Amino acid sequence: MGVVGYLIHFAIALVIVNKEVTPTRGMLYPRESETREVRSLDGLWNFVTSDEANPTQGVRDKWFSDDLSKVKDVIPMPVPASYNDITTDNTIRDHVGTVWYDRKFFVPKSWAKDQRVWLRFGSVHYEAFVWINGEMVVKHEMGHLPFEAEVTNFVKYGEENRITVMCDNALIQTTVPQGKISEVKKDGGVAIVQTYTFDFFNYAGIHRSVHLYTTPKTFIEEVEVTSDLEDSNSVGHVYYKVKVGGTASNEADSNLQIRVKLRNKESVTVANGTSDGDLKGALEVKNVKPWWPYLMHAEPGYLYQIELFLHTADNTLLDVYRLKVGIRTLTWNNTSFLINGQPVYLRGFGKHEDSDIRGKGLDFALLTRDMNLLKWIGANAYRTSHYPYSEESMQFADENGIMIIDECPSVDTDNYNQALLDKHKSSMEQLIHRDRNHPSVIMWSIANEPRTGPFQADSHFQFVANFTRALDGTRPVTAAIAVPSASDKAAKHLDIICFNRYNGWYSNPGKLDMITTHVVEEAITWNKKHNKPVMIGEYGADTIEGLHLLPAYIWSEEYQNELFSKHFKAFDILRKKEWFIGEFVWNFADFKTAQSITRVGGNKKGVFTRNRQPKATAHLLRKRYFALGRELDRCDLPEDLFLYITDATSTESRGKRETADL
Ligand code: BDP
Repeated sequence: MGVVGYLIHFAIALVIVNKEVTPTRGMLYPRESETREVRSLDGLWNFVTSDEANPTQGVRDKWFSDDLSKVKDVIPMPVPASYNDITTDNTIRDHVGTVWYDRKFFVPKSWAKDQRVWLRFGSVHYEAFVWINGEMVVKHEMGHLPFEAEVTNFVKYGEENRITVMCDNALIQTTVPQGKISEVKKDGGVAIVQTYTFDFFNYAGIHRSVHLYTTPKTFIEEVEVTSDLEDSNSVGHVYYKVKVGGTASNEADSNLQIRVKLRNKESVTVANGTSDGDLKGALEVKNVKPWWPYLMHAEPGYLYQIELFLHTADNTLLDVYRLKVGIRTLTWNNTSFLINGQPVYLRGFGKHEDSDIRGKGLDFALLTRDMNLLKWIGANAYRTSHYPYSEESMQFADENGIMIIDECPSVDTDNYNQALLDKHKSSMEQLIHRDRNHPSVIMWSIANEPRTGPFQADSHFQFVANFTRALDGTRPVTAAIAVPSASDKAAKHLDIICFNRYNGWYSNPGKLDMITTHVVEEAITWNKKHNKPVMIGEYGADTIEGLHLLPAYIWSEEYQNELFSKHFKAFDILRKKEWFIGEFVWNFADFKTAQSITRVGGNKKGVFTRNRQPKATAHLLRKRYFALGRELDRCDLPEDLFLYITDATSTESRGKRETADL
């Protein structure tokens, strides 16, 4: 960069300011109730790609004004799913830019009366533009997060309607995450090429469910729930805050009230109450069953149901919304992290939403299989690396007592600029708005492996971390950092330090004797520098299932086993220091990446294959995770944890041998 270029860059960096972020509204998970109906628009949609060299053609030519089949040959495309791996066509898999979906749907006549109709997307990656019957109803930028719009006046009741979605997967320097688009000469022309530094395939499309739902005219728009415990965890408090939406709400707010019931798992009402004039209140639960993590308690993931009834002062019931709540506390200081007053040691994974064919599309079979595997292996936590996972997976984690480090889509953050900061903060705002009521969420992760060496990273991360804390002071803020502590400028803004490090893989590959000491020393260095709790967010080795090499050699199952074992040793040395609070393997399962000479069919660091079957290391890790559960939380061990080998070590047989020897 010439001097002038440098100065401009410097000036731009200096003027990065902490701007307001427009707060998200509404977006409660669509649920049926006495006053609400929900319809799914999932299924097969029509699909076309646009010309990569002319991505805005469809908008200019108004493809949304009629059926897509009138402009191009359409192909069927499942929703929810990534579109990339559905066909056999690499131009669809690798398409850069805009693609279009449409479908028809009916809205019942009964919905026309005295209520509102909403259209909600669980997520579209990366940018979405939505039309109903040719009229634009909503647009949204950022994958992995929901968005919605009121469509009461756009749909035709008792008639057929058309929904059209344009989805753009292009990532540039001001998107979250960042990418680059370039033009590269190809046979017979020029190709538009998308590149990115992050290590997972940039799957795109309508990734999560699409719903139509109704609310009354005046309705429960937002619910915020927090909790507390006292008297040795025997009394619980649930604090709720409701926002009402709709025309009547403003002038009538003071006349509206929320009546609340809290039911336990058997549906017995354990507390009830009425809100104050600000539509908030508190409930007290005697003999409470706190929400405990898996293996920390005999009844983990205990959830109550809060029922919120919106009434007018003259007792008319307007709206009903129910959601599950867990009652628990989180506390942290310089040396520990506690849940319900008990120190927590996190043992888990970095994961991905990734599978064969459907890519990042929501899939209940996969969600359920993953949860079964997490429980089988004795993990109590995972990080939603490197973006927010589906709302359904968060509900599943609540139910099962799996603790979540909830990460926004900022990965490999670099080239700091104002637009990037604004969007990064917005991603945290949208994430917290979506996930604040989940007891499973125990920490916010504001980035994965940001380039935190440059001085601009300092203010960028200060702004994002403080913004996150201001939105939710009940959970600590972390980020997975890979820059060495001597040059990192972000960790000082965090509450808990998480570092990713690949000893024995990216550093000193094949050297199993260069792991344990390195891990111990690095963790100590982070702790000394910041005097905060420390955990490891990623360690691991690519492993081809079925490749066996003795002595252990990289890429073999033996090597993954031994590399893990060397890390376990380091973690056990570190666990003696209270401030070391957790270990996360990279990765739960193999996953697809961009094509690269270092990736054989994707990233193979999974403990499970992409098809969710165990590699040898899964059995080793299972023994460790349960042994930790036994030692730290006195959990029971599964009967099949140690397979029978011989009775030589049993007391009885030893006794017999000793007698025989005499
Ligand atoms: C880490 C990244 C993760 C990668 C992993 C790897 O956080 O996304 O997949 O490396 O290279 O640096 O396996």
